[in-house]
Amino acid sequence: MKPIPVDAASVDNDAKWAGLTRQQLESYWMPFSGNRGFRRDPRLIVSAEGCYYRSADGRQILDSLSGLWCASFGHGRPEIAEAIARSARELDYSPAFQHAHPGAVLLADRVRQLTPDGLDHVFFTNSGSESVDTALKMARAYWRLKGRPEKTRLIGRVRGYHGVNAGGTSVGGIVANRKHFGSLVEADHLSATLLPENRFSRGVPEYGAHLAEQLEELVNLHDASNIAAVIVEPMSGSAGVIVPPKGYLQRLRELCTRHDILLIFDEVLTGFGRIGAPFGATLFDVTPDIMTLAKNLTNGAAPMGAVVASGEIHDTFMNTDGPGYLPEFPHGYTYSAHPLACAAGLAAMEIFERERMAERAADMAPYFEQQVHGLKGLPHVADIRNLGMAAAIQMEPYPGEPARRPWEVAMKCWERGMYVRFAGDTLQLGPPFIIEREQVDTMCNLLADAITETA
Ligand code: PXG
Repeated sequence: MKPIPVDAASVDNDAKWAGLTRQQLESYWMPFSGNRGFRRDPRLIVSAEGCYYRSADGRQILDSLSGLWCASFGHGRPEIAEAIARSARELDYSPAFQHAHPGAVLLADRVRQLTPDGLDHVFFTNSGSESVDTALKMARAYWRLKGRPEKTRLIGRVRGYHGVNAGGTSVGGIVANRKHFGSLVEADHLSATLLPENRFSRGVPEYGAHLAEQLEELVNLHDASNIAAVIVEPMSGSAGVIVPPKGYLQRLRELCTRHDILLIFDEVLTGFGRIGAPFGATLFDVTPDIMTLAKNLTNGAAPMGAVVASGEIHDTFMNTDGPGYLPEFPHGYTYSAHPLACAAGLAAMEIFERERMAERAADMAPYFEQQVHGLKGLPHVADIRNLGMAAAIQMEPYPGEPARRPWEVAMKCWERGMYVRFAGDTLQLGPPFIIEREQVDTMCNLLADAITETA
């Protein structure tokens, strides 16, 4: 271990540093973070329960984003903690390749039952990003097995977020996440469904289904014989809760079916109740060929993702010639179906069903919508969008600095006892589904004050 020089120790005795030194903080290179700003003024979280975090300086902090949209059934669920602890004692690790443990099989079967009919086979990963890249590879391999190896092109959408791996970055459409990395995987993009006509609309906007027709243009450009799959989020979360216009996803489904293109729904964020239904596929009544999942699967307590494939796709892999000991899909991770994650997943899915989490989200959604839209008219609020228990407040940018205003508001909220996510020009809300009305009020009041004070 490298010694820490004396002069680097105890930079600040303030409790919010939790006894850590600046040198120690500098050892930690944080993901998707302003590391330099953070190291000057850290926001350290030490515990969590229900809808609250506790900061290192002992303050209760309202969690308005369920962590990062992933602890939606409330923090600190004892059933999940016990399941993880039990598994750590009984089966800490089991090889994921050519062997299995019962927890993996049981969780796969549970996820199959929960997801829409026709999505019947579950492949585990460790994150949303891995789920996306797995789904893209699955789609390409599927077409090869079908004898159509030229079907390789992947189509995403502008402002889409599909994680940070090579495939997901490429089909993704958030420029700030793409521009640093050069060419990765070739991909085309449909337009975003964020239309000025729909500003401040509540829930699903009426206008914009015609944007799905752009898939026809891409088919005319490339020919469907070269296109493997279209991937979209049923509702874009990261780009600031962009809700698909009425009829848009249905039309995409029709076009994909007509042209023999696979439709992938990236439900990493929408899966398991976030939009007031178990899945986007359920809410919009559109069944994709492949669905990606991650957040909420373990209620955030262990890293895990999943790809759920149709019977047709799965059977195409299984019905190939070749000895049964050879992998049909040469893909997977050391930690796929990790026993601790499966234990957490089984306990979380038990909570999801027993406590009717999707219904709970749907029940609170109208109140949440009403309160969040109450922020309309505050200074610099340019748009408010929502669906289920997800909402975004888009702020007018400072000239050349679109991300600054949301950051200023979020920092004020943190000082006042609320964690709120800021990204790009939006603030995002996705509280745990167990949130009560008074807590929704607190959340919106804190935001209103912070927005007004930073104006
Ligand atoms: N697909 C979608 C639709 C996502 O929302 C990912 C893939 C990647 O998942 P992992 O587990 O690799 O991070 C995501 C993740 C935000 C926010 O503030 C959103 C995500 C992650 C962190 C923050 O909106 N989405």
